[in-house]
Amino acid sequence: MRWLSLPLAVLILSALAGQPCPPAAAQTAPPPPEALTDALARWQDMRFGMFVHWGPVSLTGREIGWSRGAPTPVDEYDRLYERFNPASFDADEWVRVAKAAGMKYLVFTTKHHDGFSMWNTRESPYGIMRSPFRRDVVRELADACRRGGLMFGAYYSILDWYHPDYPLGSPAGKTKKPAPDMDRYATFLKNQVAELVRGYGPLGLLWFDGEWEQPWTDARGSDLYAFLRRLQPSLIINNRVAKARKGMEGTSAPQQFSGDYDTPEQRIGGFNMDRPWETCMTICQQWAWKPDDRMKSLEESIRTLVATAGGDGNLLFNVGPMPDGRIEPRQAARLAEMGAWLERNGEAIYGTRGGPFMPGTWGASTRRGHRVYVHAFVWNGDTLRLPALPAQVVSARRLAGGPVDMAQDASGITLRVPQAQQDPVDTLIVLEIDRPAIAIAPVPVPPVKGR
Ligand code: H79
Repeated sequence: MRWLSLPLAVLILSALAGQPCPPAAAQTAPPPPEALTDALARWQDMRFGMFVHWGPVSLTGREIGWSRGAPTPVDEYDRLYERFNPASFDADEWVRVAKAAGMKYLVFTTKHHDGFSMWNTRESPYGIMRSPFRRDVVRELADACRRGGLMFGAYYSILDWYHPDYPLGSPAGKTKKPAPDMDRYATFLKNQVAELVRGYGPLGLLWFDGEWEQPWTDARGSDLYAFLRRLQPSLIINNRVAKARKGMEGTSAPQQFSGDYDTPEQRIGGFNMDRPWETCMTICQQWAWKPDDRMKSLEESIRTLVATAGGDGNLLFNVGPMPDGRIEPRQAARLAEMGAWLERNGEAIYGTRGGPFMPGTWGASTRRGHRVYVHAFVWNGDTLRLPALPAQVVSARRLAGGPVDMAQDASGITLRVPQAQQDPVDTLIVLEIDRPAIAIAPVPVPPVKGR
């Protein structure tokens, strides 16, 4: 029987025995390599990263990729690099800003939808080495991250409205190129990402985007994924390598081929402990720099991080540096405020998992070991009522210091903190419990009427 595959043998035997054929074996993917499982766990523990959208487009203050063709004429957009000379660019300074924010990794736009390569690529002349700046920005960033102890990741857009071989063009993929060749483009794409992985790696992750247009297929996505997996077994690859993403919600059904993690965009992802996810969100409104763009308050920024961690996700918080290469001082200042908050409260974010109380308007919770961290946003006067937990609460205290009045019975947990002592952003309470917190199934929290 050695020459028969097992499913075939079962098929033949059941046919001989007059049995109905068994259902086709479910197509199970091979288990992920240990290097990937470990990398994913380490990355999830980081919880907070910096996304950076930057390129010659920053000269215009308009949105990267999307403004090509409308409102910026294509010819004008494609020549911006001729004027791109960011004298104040300092990769170590970006890394310093990210670290001061408490961020643990950095993801940079190596090539956005506009097709401009920010590294010294052999695959195309259309890149940073043709600009007056003539410095390999990706090289400098990858090196600075390594020096500073940040994980480095590459954003890479699959669609390319500039490249003549990619079938669709600007504005927004609504035009057709005269003589496209998608096979040739796919080879170019693979060569480019291979350059990044081989020459700038090992990379922490590859953040694909622009997968939704018609020329990209699941077959091409699977091929690209397998190619990268061979190049670097530990590489984390987002779900936008494939076609299964559900819009800006960013989730993909895990039974579909969908990379390693989900990517909600400009919104906090739903509670999910079964599949890694990362919300990407801008600190202002635009991904690329825009003068006087409306910036999120410190409260909104911190609560976004907390609610994301509470849902068991990472936050990739985006800045768009200015055309001279500096991160806007007011954005750097906001990030430093987040870092100061994390300095005090990072114990309740880094290395935690979401839950067991599910996030909502009330707040969120995170957990590690025998601890549940309650992040209370909204109180009923002095009181926060939480549903029952299948665990004994041994003690309750403020993470900032001081005891908390706590009562637990079969109907739930009541926490009391006098209003004057509540933190307007996040009142953080540590519950010590009598068992590993991770074992507790998620508990929904009914909406609370607050102040
Ligand atoms: O790089 C930043 C943005 O420039 C980029 N992604 C972040 C990380 C981005 N590209 N497109 N968009 C954001 C918005 C696109 C929305 C849509 Fe769709 C594309 C609407 C319809 C097609 C996404 C894909 C939602 C449905 C399919």
